Amino acid sequence: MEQGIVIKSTGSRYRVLHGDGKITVCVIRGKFREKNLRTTNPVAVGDNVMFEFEANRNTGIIKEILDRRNYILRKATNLSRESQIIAANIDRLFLMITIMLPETPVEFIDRFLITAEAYRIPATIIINKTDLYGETEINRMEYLESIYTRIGYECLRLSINKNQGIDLLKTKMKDKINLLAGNSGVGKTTLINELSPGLDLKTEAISDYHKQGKHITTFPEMHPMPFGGFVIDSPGIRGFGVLDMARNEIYHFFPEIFKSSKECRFYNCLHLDEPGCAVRAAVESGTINHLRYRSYVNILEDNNRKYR
Ligand SMILES: Nc1nc2c(ncn2[C@@H]2O[C@H](COP(=O)(O)OP(=O)(O)OP(=O)(O)O)[C@@H](O)[C@H]2O)c(=O)[nH]1
Ligand SMILES: [Mg+2]
Ligand SMILES: [Zn+2]
Repeated sequence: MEQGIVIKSTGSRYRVLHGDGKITVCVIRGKFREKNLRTTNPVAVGDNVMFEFEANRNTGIIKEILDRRNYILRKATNLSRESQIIAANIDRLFLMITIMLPETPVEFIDRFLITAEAYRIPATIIINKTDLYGETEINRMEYLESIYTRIGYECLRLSINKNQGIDLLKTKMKDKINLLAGNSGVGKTTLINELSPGLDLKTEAISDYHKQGKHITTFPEMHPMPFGGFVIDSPGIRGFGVLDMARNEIYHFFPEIFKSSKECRFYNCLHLDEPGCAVRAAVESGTINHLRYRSYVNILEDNNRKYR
């Protein structure tokens, strides 16, 4: 048996990296699938697996998945109750955002961050395309940096076009499994091409009219980095999010709201309009940022709609 790590999964075939940089295409057996009823893909990128070569020694059969340190799920489709594992054994989530072309909404950032919190994966925010920013965008960037660094998320500025911030990012990603996420068009694939110039992955100019990207990347793929470690380019973001998060659990994943909630009068306070709510008081005094609070309320309401 050989041990390897899955770098690409396309449903039924898996590319497994092993030994000194060899890649073997592997399949799994029917029986193996039955053990994992709740996900559409029993094996995901980032999984450490044991496999056996087939007689031809060109392809392999996965026999075992080694224990996962963590994983991120998304809904397989909008309607289905089944979920898909996006990736496993992730060391850090890098959330790439931009202030313009496109503008990443705060609520979008927060949906990602609570996902990372729920799966206990540390998160870093990358603010890309700084070369495009004028005074207004710089003010906005500094504002967002102040919100998120105060809560404990590191923010890194990046301009891939001007090669600013790349080296620092390399040192942070080195020898780790890094999941790169962000709304379409922010520059995720461009960054991976920059980090590993041999790859030449497909990117696309975002359309001027919609100021939106087009979701070019479709399968999660883990790219080995020449400086050590891996970066996973996560595909279009739809459906990425916390599954089945309980109503009274959501605020646990906003670290600053969770902290204030300990002072609320009622133990089951949802921080909406309950008397003696310390969270609302903190929003009014400015200790908790009002945009963060708004994200919380919107996510809570959304969740109500979905699970009613
Ligand atoms: N000005 C500027 N443009 C950039 C920068 N980084 C990326 N872009 C451009 O942004 C556009 C979108 O980049 P992609 O890398 O395809 O975006 P993506 O995040 O992978 O998008 P999806 O695959 O759709 O999720 C491309 O035209 C890039 O050239 C940057 O630092 N500055
Ligand atoms: Mg892409
Ligand atoms: Zn409260």
